[in-house]
Amino acid sequence: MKVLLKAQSVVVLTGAGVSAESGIDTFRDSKGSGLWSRYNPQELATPQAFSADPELVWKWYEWRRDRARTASPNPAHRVISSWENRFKSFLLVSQNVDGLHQRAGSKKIICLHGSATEVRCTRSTKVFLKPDAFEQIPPYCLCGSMFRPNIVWFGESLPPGAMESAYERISNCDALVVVGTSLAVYPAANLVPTALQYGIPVIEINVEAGDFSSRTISLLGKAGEVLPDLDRGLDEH
Ligand code: BV8
Repeated sequence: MKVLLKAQSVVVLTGAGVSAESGIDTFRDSKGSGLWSRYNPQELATPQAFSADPELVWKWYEWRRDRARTASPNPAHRVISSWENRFKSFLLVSQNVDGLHQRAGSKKIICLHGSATEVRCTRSTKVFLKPDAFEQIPPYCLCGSMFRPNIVWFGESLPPGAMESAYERISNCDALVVVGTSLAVYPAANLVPTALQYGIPVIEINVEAGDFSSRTISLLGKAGEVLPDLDRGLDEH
């Protein structure tokens, strides 16, 4: 708490756990019902899977897009969005593609892995905002080429400049708050040891301890409960 009370500049890094209380399966703990939750994301979220079977990959994404579309932001998303006005300088860096941070009002956001509400023409690489369900799967661009999700798949580079901006902001912040991520995916996970190397306090909010928890201020609990508690504490001081 003290760290945040004094902080002028705060960066928040989120993963799938911040959306768990909105009913969105995380990657590791997906106990979801139905066909699609039995698929391993690492097998489907790859360019190889897409070129081998674009229809299967698109059906999986359309299922995930539908889950995200019908879900609502939870208190964790809302607190993070409100922190844009609480701190002098604030940045959200998210690994999530579900769009719930944006629907909760977050604007100062870097989406490291793209967005499930956007698609990209596989010929022109032009990006289109397509939040609604497609009638036809796989969907096609007007130019006749297939769309792909505008999402960073395993083995693909992150959006140009995304990590550089995140590193730059983290190296100058007063606190990094890490919410609902296993830190299993790189290069996003590198942001935490980078902050620790700079001697920046890292507050970790997760339902379980992780690899860096011995070096972070670890707050065990659900993001949708811990963040509102933390925010109320900041109000009371
Ligand atoms: C790349 C979009 C190279 C897809 C995603 C070392 C360095 C660099 C790369 C690598 C490396 N080692 C390996 C790699 C390759 C790979 C990688 O990291 N593999 C892992 C599996 C080892 N990385 C890549 O491929 C990246 N690209 O490196 O390119 C390159 C360089 C030059 C030229 C060409 C290529 C691209 C990675 C991006 C992949 N795309 N997402 C989609 O979503 O469909 S990653 C995807 O998985 C998510 O976006 C997310 O980032 C990740 C899962 O992580 P989490 O979000 O943390 O989710 P998880 O389920 O794991 O954990 C949930 C956590 O929440 C848990 O800790 C749980 O306890 C907690 N929790 C649960 N409930 C709650 C909660 N916490 C709080 N409250 C709750 N209620």
